[in-house]
Amino acid sequence: MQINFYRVRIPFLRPFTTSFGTENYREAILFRLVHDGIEAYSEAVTSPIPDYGYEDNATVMHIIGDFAAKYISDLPDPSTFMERAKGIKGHNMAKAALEMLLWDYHSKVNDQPLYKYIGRSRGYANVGISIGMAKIEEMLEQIEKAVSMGYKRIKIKIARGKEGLVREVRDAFPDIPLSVDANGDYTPSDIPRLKDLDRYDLEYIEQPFPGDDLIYHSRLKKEISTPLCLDESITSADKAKKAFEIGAADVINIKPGRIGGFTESLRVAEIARENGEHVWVGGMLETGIGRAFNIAFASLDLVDYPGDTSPNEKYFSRDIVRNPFKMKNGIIEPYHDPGIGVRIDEESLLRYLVDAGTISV
Ligand code: OSB
Ligand code: MG
Repeated sequence: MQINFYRVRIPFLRPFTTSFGTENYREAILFRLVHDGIEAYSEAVTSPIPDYGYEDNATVMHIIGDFAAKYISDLPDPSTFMERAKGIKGHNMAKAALEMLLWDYHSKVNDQPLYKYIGRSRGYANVGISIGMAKIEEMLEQIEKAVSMGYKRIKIKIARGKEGLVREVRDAFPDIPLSVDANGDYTPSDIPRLKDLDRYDLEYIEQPFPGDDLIYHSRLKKEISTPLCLDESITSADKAKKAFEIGAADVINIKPGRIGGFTESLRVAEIARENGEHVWVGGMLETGIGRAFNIAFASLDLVDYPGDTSPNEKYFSRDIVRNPFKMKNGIIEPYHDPGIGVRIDEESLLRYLVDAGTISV
């Protein structure tokens, strides 16, 4: 069997700035397999740079091509694949790309939309937005538009020393559900600075300390009243369990790519539920392919908070799919066609293509 890969580079409508830098385009690796008339797709959430985590597009190609792809030659179910891949340490984003390819494949074999195939779904995703750092006027304008579009939660990126942005946004919008995401930019000596954020009535503070930390997050949680959300720190169900056990989180941002796919992400959501805590589905600026996975997952009953799953038009003037999502009143319905339900726009894919090839398994 063969897996096709396509590396695409799609310019963003506007640059996206986080505490680790500015991205001007999405460079994604897409995977495709065809078997018995069924065509499945997935997307690695990595970018060309290992800034969010240690993986990047090159490590994904290396791990899949040299180690992981052989485990899907008989198209096992996703959890069997993950068992087989246990010997490969880490590299969740590479594993997730194959694991999710199998979810799309098997839901299509079963002639079911992915969102129904995964588990109990409410049939729609509650949608929030993630707004990058920019000049305050520009951010306020974006927030204004997002509020009028019906987004259910506004998240702004922050960095150490940029707390003034939160004050300006809160002054302009006293009542919106608001959160902040630091992408690990703070250190434990900044605890007083983070405590100051309590005055802004935030839904939560996302990932103030770096992704390898749980201990300092638990220390911080004892000192602030704003709930804490972890993103980078939660890479497995085991980490989620530990985070709740030591009181390091109230909320988890589930990105199936970071957690190694849907199988493990479902466990994370169940653990949060058992602990009376909360989860939502984050994003990695994905194309329409990765987005369809995220929206299917975000529609699950287990996911109780609005996610970072904006419709395609927030990111790209033209995506690589012919059926971009539409948001109505802060809600997006997953596709009802089998699997992820995405129809590829071949012309657009070709236009953005920078590299393609096959992996034989
Ligand atoms: O921390 O949630 C994050 C984008 C890239 C890397 C990390 C993050 C983000 C976002 C954007 O916040 C979410 C999205 O709109 O896809
Ligand atoms: Mg985050």
